[in-house]
Amino acid sequence: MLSMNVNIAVCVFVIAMVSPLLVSAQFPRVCATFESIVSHECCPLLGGTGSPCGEAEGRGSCVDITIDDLPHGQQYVLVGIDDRERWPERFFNRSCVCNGNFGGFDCSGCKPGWQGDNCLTRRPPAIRQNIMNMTQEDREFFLDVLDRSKTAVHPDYVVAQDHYRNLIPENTTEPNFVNITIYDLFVWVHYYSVRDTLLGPGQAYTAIDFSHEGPAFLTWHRMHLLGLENDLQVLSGDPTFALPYWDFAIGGSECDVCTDEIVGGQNPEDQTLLGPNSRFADWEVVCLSLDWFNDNIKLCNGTYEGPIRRNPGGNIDRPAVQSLPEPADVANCLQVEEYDTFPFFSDSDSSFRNALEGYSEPSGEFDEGVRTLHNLAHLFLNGTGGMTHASANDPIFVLIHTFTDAIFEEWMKRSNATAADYPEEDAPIGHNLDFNMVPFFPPITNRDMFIPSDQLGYSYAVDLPESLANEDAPLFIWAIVGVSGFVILATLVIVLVNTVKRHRQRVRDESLYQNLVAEDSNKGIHYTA
Ligand SMILES: *[C@@H]1O[C@H](CO)[C@@H](O)[C@H](O)[C@H]1NC(C)=O
Ligand SMILES: *[C@@H]1O[C@H](CO)[C@@H](O)[C@H](O)[C@H]1NC(C)=O
Ligand SMILES: *[C@@H]1O[C@H](CO)[C@@H](O)[C@H](O)[C@H]1NC(C)=O
Ligand SMILES: *[C@@H]1O[C@H](CO)[C@@H](O)[C@H](O)[C@H]1NC(C)=O
Ligand SMILES: *[C@@H]1O[C@H](CO)[C@@H](O)[C@H](O)[C@H]1NC(C)=O
Ligand SMILES: *[C@@H]1O[C@H](CO)[C@@H](O)[C@H](O)[C@H]1NC(C)=O
Ligand SMILES: *[C@@H]1O[C@H](CO)[C@@H](O)[C@H](O)[C@H]1NC(C)=O
Ligand SMILES: [Cu+2]
Repeated sequence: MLSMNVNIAVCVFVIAMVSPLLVSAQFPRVCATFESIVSHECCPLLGGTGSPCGEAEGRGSCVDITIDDLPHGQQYVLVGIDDRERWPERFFNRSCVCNGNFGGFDCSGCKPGWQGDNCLTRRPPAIRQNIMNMTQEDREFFLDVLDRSKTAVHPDYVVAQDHYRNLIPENTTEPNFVNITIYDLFVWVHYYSVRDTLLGPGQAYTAIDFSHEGPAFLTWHRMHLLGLENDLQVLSGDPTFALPYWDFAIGGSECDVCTDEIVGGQNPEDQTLLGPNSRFADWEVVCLSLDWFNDNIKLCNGTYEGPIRRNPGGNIDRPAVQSLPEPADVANCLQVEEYDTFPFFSDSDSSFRNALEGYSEPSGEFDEGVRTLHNLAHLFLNGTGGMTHASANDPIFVLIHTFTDAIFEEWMKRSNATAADYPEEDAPIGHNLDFNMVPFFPPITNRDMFIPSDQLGYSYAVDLPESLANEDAPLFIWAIVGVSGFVILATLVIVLVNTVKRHRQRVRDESLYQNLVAEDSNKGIHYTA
């Protein structure tokens, strides 16, 4: 590889009132060029003077990207194979770091929560509300903007449609990037973070997930939502635009937001489809064909692949996911003291993150096979929204995750959380405190998202149940944890040894990662969310 230090082609920047900042990956269009890829540098020239990252105006500078070198957990056993390892080094090793409150991939805007020419003014916070509580006018505004984002081409970002080895096809100077719409980018980014490692036909490595089954679950989805919220603020021209949430912890088998006025009711002709009068009835899904991507060593290219499927509470084969979480489940998970516990995975016990993600009882007690809170809300949908790699296609995903994030925020407040509560090492790949979250660009770490939301420019209008105090539990619980910790550890070691052996060859059937559906069903597709 030749090493050229080429700066990116000339580009015109408008410093918008609402700045396109925290916008998520994959890469800025201005850096999706042959020169930029070859030089591994994404430091766009800014303004009339044309200095990288607006250095001449004191906005930022072009620096080497810091990569987390601490060890990760043993779930992922390959080295140097997956292009998401050491993100984003395989693509870029230099990017803009902005000074003060300046922000964005080129430092042309402000960090979230700030505004003004010099980003010295606090922006009024975006207040995320219960969608059931919004005025009809506000709700229509939200739904209209969301609907427009499904067809509006993303102003700044493009996505790769091929494996990094074929990013620049042989004998060409045209990298394999394509335009994508704002909402489809949101879906793509989620798919990309959970997709399998591409090793060749029939060989996909599935024991990898950069955004679920680990401590980054909450920080990653927080960033994911911020990116969409920011894009919709730009699209709507309203800098205080906020994503609403769905309080899914209402128990019962009724989906109160599943009406044609909100996220779509049921189609009377086919109950797995959305009502014909819903604006989402004609949305088509992207990134569904995981097997095709794996077999062809290709990435999702944004092609439409049919309608959203949803049949709330309709999974008759699995009664456990036919009703929604209960209000008490929220109160219970908020009582779990530790943010996360070793092995920082989907079998973590007494882990707030694992309880809220929904792989343990809300109390934190690990119990193989239970699906609660966030996972249960997804599985309840019995369709697109219940398949991890495709779940973001259903707009209800946004509302499920804002509520999940509201609970996370509440937990951080109640426990005065600091970065010291988040594991620095030994979490699954992608989940360490200082790992750059995949595939966001410019680089942003889990640490960057493990802070109070008002510092990120938004807050929640929400009233979550107080903890159900249970003063004499701790000693007893610790005794159980001590004993079962041993058992779990021993089991884990055995499982790991076996899995590593299996994974050396062909891993698609027996993923260490959890499937949410019953054991006998479609292996290879993860039904988490
Ligand atoms: C960044 O990538 C370029 C191009 O591959 C390479 O020449 C350079 O040594 C790398 N720099 C660092 C700091 O890794
Ligand atoms: C690229 O060019 C070389 C030399 O002309 C040729 O041998 C090779 O077949 C070309 N590869 C492709 C994929 O066209
Ligand atoms: C991609 O979108 C940009 C911005 O809308 C546009 O200028 C460009 O022509 C588009 N490229 C393709 C290949 O459609
Ligand atoms: C894009 O992806 C679809 C599957 O989603 C596939 O059928 C199609 O061939 C792909 N197009 C290209 C150009 O790779
Ligand atoms: C939906 O429920 C049906 C009936 O129980 C089940 O066969 C199917 O696998 C479920 N689909 C999804 C995507 O969960
Ligand atoms: C958090 O900080 C507040 C104010 O300093 C204090 O009153 C409260 O006890 C702390 N809570 C915890 C769980 O440490
Ligand atoms: C919903 O609205 C009612 C009445 O306006 C208000 O009292 C209540 O606090 C709101 N609930 C939430 C969660 O915002
Ligand atoms: Cu997710």
